[in-house]
Amino acid sequence: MKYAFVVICLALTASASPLRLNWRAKGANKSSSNAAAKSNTKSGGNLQSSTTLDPSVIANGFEQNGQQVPTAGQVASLTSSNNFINFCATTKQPITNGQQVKGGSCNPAPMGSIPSTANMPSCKFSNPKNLDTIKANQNFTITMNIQGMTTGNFVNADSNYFAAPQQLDKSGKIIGHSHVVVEKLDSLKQTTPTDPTKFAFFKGLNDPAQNGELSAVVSGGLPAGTYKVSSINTAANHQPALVPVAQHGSLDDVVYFTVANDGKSAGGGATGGAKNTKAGGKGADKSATKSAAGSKSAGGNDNQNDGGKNKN
Ligand SMILES: [Cu+2]
Repeated sequence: MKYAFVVICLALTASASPLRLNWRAKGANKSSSNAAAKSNTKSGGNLQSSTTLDPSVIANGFEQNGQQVPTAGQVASLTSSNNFINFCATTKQPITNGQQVKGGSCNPAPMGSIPSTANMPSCKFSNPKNLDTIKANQNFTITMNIQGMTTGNFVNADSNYFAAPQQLDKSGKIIGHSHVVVEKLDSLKQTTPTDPTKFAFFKGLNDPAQNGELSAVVSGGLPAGTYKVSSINTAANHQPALVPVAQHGSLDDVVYFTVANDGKSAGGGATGGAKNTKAGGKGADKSATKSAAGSKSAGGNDNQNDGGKNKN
């Protein structure tokens, strides 16, 4: 029964998203006055089915390897005079082809539309907050404030992973969605890199942000320990968000928190303990509200945290 409900939810979301994206794409084409659109109209051809490269999109800059302006240690870029359209033929990898290929693959989709610096996404976790302590094995809600991205847009992660370029909405923001991932640490002072194949909780945040806030219920909570929670802000096809300049603030957030059986921070003192309890209380309240409100529209959310099987 639960399973059937999840399937319906997924089907509804899956059918709604492409419509929204198409609507946006149509709007973009109408207002577009670039040469590609014009040549398409003239020739009567379809730029999305033609197997030849339209001259209007050739990036001549790709012919330079960048060493005209040498910098110590700088390596030469790979070059191409055809936008690398056949790049994957030069690697000995399978084509990604919309799949999540665990052994590696080569993806031929272009990177796509890049927003302006005014539209670079950024986010900050609001629960748990950095260095919070929460109670073990008890439902809690991860909440994250996000700006600069049109959230809630995700494509089928099994058939369309990395399968289309990043797209922008009419306001110039990346059409995408976010994810949260919780990883267990040895301690808050761990210095060894974590293993990206292992995580304690993962969830695609597929609903649009409500008042700038995304959320995910961690059903059953987490066992006692120390953890890192990170965001993964992506375009609709699940590729990491791309922005126009190399030097920018982080597009993602990371906070570290402790899960304790008594929900109190060790050695935090009376004040710290009291504060944390208060914060935990707030989180618990939110969690209750969210899971009650969210169970209608997103009953499948919790199921997407399947301990590592989620491909999103
Ligand atoms: Cu995703």
